[in-house]
Amino acid sequence: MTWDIFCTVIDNYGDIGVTWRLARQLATEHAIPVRLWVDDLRAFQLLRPDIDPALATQHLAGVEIRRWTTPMAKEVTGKLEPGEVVIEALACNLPDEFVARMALRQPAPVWLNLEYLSAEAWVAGVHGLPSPHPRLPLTKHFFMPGYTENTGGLTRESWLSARRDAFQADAAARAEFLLGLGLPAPLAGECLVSLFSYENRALPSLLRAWAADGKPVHALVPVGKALPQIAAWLGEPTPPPGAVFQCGALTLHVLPMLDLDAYDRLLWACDLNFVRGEDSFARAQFAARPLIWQAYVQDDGAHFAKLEAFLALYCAGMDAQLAEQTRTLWRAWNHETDMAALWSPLRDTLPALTAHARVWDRRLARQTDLATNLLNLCRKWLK
Ligand code: TRH
Repeated sequence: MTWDIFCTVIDNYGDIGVTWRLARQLATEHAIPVRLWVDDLRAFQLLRPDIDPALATQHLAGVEIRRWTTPMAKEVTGKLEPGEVVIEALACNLPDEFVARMALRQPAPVWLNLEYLSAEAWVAGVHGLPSPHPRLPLTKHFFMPGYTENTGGLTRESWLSARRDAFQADAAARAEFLLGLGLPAPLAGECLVSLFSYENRALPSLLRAWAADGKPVHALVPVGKALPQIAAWLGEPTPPPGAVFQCGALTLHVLPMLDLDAYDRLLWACDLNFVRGEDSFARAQFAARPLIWQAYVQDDGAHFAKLEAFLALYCAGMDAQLAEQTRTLWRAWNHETDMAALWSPLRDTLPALTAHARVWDRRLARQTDLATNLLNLCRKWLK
C-alpha cells in the first residue's frame, strides 16, 4: 500500500505536528510508503530542523515529503499515481487535479477525512460515515480520533511508554536533558513548569502567583504566542530564546521551538505542563504528568463544549475534591479569569494529580492506536 497524506498549515503547528507524527509512525512501525504533502515547509522546519523548505521532494524517517503547490499540475501530470489510501487531514481540501486522478484509479483509493480530536459524544456517531463525491465515483469517509473504542483512537507510538518510563526513572537523563537546553540544575523543592499557550488574559495572574510563591517556580516558555504578553508583564521587549528572567520566586526561561521528540522529553521532565490545541495536548496526557489545556479558540465558543467533554472523561473516577479543583482550574484558564488564588492549592496537590495522570495514561495506552485503527480499516476495505 502507498498512502498520500495531505496537510495544510492553517496556523500554528498542530496541523503539521499531527500529520508528520502519523506519517512517521506509518512508515517506521508499519513499513508503509507514505507521501506527506505539505503546503508550508517553513512551519515544518520549526519542528524538524532537518527539513529543507527549498526542496520539492525530500525523505525523512522513511517518509517522502512533497511540497504541495497550487496548482499541482506538474506533479500529477507526470507519472504520479494516487496511493491506495488518501488522507485529507484536518479540514484541508484535496486539489481537484488530484481528486480527478483518484477517480481514474482502479480500485478507487480509500479516501479518509482525518478530523480534529474531540472527546465529545457525537464523535463516535460520525466516525466512519460516508460522504459521496457529488460527481465522481469516489466516497470519502470520516475518520474521527477520540478517546473511546468506537472512535479512531489517538496517535501513539509503540515506543512511547517504555521510553518515557525509562526517562522519568532516570534522574541523570533528566538533568542531562535540561542542561542541554541551557537550564541550570533544578533548585531544591522547585516546581518545573512548561508553558505552551495562546495569548491568555489569565496569564498575568498566574505569573503574579508564581512570583509571590514561597517556593521556587521555574517556568519554561517556548517562543511564540504567549511571549509578548509575558514580556509586557515583565516590562521588557519580547525576548529571544535563551533569555532568563527572575521575578521573586519565579525564574522564567525562554526556549526555542524544540524538535518534536525533544518536546516530548520536556513534557516528561516537567512537574506540570500547560499545553494547547491538539497535539501538545495529547502528548502531555501521554507524559503522565499533571496538565492544563487551553483549547484552540473557536469564534462560536465550540471549544468550551470540547473542554467540558474532555473534563467529564478525565475527571471520572478521580477523587471528588481533586476533580472539582481540576475543573475549576481548566475552566479559569480557558475562560481567561483570574488564576492567582488557584495556584497554591494546585501546587499542593501536584503529587495526587501526578498519580491520576498515570492512571489516565494507562487507560489511553490500552486503546488501539490511531495508526493501527487506520490500517485495520484500510485493509478491510481494500480486500
Ligand atoms: O500549535 P497549535 O496551537 O496548533 C493547532 C493549530 O492552531 C491548528 O490550526 C488547530 O487546528 C489545532 O491547534 C487544534 O497546538 P498543537 O496542536 O499542540 O501543536 C503544536 C505542535 O508543536 C505539536 O505537534 C507539538 C509541537 N511542538 C514542538 O515540536 N516543539 C515545541 O517546542 C513546542 C512548544 C511544540
